[in-house]
Amino acid sequence: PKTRPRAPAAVSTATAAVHADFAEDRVSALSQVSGVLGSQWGDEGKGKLVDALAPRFDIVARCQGGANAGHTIYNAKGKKFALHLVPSGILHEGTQCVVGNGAVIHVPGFFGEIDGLESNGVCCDGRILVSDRAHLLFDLHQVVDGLREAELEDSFIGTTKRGIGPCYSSKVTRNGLRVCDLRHMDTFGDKLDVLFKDAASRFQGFKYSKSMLKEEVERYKRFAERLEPFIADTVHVLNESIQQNKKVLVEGGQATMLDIDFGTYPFVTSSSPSAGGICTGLGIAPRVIGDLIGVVKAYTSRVGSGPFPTELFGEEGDRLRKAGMEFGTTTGRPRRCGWLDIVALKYCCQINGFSSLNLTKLDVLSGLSEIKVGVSYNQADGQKLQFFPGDLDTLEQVQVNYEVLPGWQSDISSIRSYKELPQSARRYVERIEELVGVPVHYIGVGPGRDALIYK
Ligand code: 2SA
Ligand code: GDP
Ligand code: MG
Repeated sequence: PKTRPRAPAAVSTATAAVHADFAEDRVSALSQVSGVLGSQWGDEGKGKLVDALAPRFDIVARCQGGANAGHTIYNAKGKKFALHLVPSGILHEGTQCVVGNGAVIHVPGFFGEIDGLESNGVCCDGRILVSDRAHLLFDLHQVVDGLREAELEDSFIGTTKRGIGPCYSSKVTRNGLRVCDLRHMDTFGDKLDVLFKDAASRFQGFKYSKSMLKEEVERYKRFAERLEPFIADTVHVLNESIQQNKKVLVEGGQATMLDIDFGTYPFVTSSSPSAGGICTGLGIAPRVIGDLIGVVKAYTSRVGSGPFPTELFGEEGDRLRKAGMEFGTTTGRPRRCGWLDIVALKYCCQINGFSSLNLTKLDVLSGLSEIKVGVSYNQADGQKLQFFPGDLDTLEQVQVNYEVLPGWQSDISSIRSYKELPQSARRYVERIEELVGVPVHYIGVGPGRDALIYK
């Protein structure tokens, strides 16, 4: 790899005007209910696209996950915001934000996020609705997350330790508490006691006493009052809004390769970040969902354990991590980096039926003499694999076959029109389109809100 690029490309005013018109058309053409979903192992830059598209939507809704997500966005002045549970439409005053029934809510964390936004001049008042059906994630779930990871020793998942798995476990075990339970504080303590006892009977290291329960109930009494104005029947709100022709943008957290069903199980999150999660996590019908945009980094990153066939180690991996500033938005953990994996991407396109892709962080590849793309897998016996395998033993042993494409040397971060990209960069984009059979409509060339090329 060569050193970082030089000479930013000049952008003419006339080109910028044409670009603005085209961008407007591109975004206006999106269906009434559209979605932005991760198509690798997360951190593809979903938040940035949602923030860029949000002004053209009435509602931005999160359907799964919780504060494990970290979505980094920048306002018009270049101020950075790291969002976790609050949808990435929040910086646009006219956009209503919804946290759907499929998400898990750590109430103190949610208020912490809101306080952070408010203190940075973002008004959240009356702008965020939280589903009454969403499950409550308690501190005890976070403690259990840590204990579970410790118990796994070397085979730990590498979770964010935000309590996500334990909270979804409570939900599926059917002893979880939901947001609507905050309206029944008379029975809240008894229900919470079941969760505490469950954790204490499972983990020796879990400290529990009646006074802890009492304190937690008192704390939640105060939270219940503060949360009340946010609570809504979001299934009703969303369906009514759709009836009234309002536009809804769904923001996925994590990504399909971390999906509880389709991801590299057990090294996955505990929700459904793929298309199916939109229906179950918001209560809207499949037939109302139109465009789904798959967000894909121009290379691959993964945080946490689990197989990663195109992973780069040593200097090459370090170069991508450094140039792409690949560190967890929630935990600050260094992300593992590698080449783009077309086999995994095609699998994600198949599962989600993406109508288009947003290729992000193309600027990070500038300065490389050549760029590799993983195009197929061979099994240990040398046979070509026809599909992305479900069995991790198979996946861990695959040999990746790469195609090598020429790189480009100039800085592309100030380019805003597709045709001004260096020829090799366009070739890279078009080869990806050919390989996966889905058009790339958006190209990210920097973290800022405007660093987006509409193709
Ligand atoms: P969890 O906490 O139970 O959901 O962890 C299970 C796996 O899911 C991965 N995971 C993520 N991967 C990428 N980004 C995520 N969000 C943060 C970010 C991560 C961070 O935006 O950077 O800050 O570390 C995210 N959330 C969950 C996780 O790494 C496990 O592999
Ligand atoms: P998300 O979880 O998918 O929303 O992604 P994260 O915010 O966790 O991680 C993506 C990181 O890449 C953030 O720091 C973004 O600011 C940054 N980013 C997004 N798009 C681009 C891009 O096109 N180029 C560069 N250089 N950075 C980007
Ligand atoms: Mg992220």
